[in-house]
Amino acid sequence: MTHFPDVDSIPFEGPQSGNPLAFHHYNAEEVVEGKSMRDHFRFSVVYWHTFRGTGADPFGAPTLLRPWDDGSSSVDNACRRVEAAFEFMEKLGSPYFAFHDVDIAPEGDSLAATQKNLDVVADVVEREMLRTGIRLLWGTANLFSHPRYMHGAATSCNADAFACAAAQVKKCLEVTQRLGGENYVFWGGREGYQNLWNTDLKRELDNLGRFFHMAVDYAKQIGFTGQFLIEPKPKEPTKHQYDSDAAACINFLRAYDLTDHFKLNLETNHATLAGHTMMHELEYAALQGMLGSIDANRGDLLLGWDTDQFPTDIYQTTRIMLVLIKHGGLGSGGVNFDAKVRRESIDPVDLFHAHIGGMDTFARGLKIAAAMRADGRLQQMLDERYASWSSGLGSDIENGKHDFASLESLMLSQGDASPNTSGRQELFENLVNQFI
Ligand code: XUL
Ligand code: CO
Repeated sequence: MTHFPDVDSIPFEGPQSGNPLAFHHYNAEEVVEGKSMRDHFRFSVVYWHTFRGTGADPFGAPTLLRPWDDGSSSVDNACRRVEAAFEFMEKLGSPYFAFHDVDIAPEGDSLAATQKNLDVVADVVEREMLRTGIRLLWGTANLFSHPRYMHGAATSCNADAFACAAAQVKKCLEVTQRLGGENYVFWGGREGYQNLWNTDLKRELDNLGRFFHMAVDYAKQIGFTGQFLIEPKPKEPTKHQYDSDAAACINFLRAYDLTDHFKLNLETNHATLAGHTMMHELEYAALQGMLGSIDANRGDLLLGWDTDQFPTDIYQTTRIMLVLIKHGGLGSGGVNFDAKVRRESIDPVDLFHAHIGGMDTFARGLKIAAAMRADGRLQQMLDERYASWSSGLGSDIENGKHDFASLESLMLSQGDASPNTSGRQELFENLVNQFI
């Protein structure tokens, strides 16, 4: 039984190929900067958008009607969906996938029934993983869709909601471990507030810290060794999200003594919603040793919400790959396509076009980043801009040989700072364009 009868395995055919169902730049085996493309990216398909996205929006009904999905919440339907998903991922050549608990299995009438459904569907997932060799990048529990989490999950005013969330994460950790998940993600969907008048900020943050410690303790108890990740995102769905950006997350993790157990999963569209570039978020996390994984997508600069479009911007992927190579890659993380086809892109083949485009855009970014590094001029110009710190006074300051008094006496005898040199921003930008 095939769910994509019109599509074969996607081959690499090179930049000259006119075949839209082929890779033009992503060649899994090709070695760049000492590593195969497969290992650089560790591409991952998300179950939620790609196999649960319906195209419904606040103004209209579902448009993405899939032939393998009868729209019911039966376990049979869920199992058939798993088969379609693995056929898709196998044909695409994606080495990883990621899921929320509620994406793969329907919720039952009780917690026990929900857990049972998850076990049944996880059996099929496990079988398909063994059959195809596709691995689990990360699992996560959806602690934001159900009405019981309307006030938050770990940060709810309702202690029962906290308890439900704990039970859900416990089970999802077990399933993630069983499926060999290499990471476990927390995106704090409803962890934030709409209004400070009705919010006990300290209590909510303390409870969030407590919740993460319980997760760390339980992982130790069951021997789950995957990396915990927090995914920053500002102002959606709540007005203020506690995990609003990389800096806020790292500060929270440090305040609650969690930095040894967590890193960050950074998402491009979340960075732009926070008023940052993805490059900023990546650099900021990496310089603190907190870069774990990325959710690859893009927003729309004219829209102020999370459009989760597939990445097609070569500047963006070039910058991402420059940072990743500089910091030694993603470790156990990957490039996870947290992206959805548009509501009007209604054919199953559009799922292929979207992912092929994203993978090719990343492959081009990698090749361009590698060429920039081999050329060396960008790095050289950067080094020159900071030359005053590489010898003499700057190097003495960095080596702890000065204090305020010694610097004052130096400047009293010198009279003033030496003249500044040009920042050459335009030249930097021109140089980048020579490679794009
Ligand atoms: C929400 C988002 C999530 C997380 C997983 O904006 O990005 O899908 O990636 O919960
Ligand atoms: Co995401």
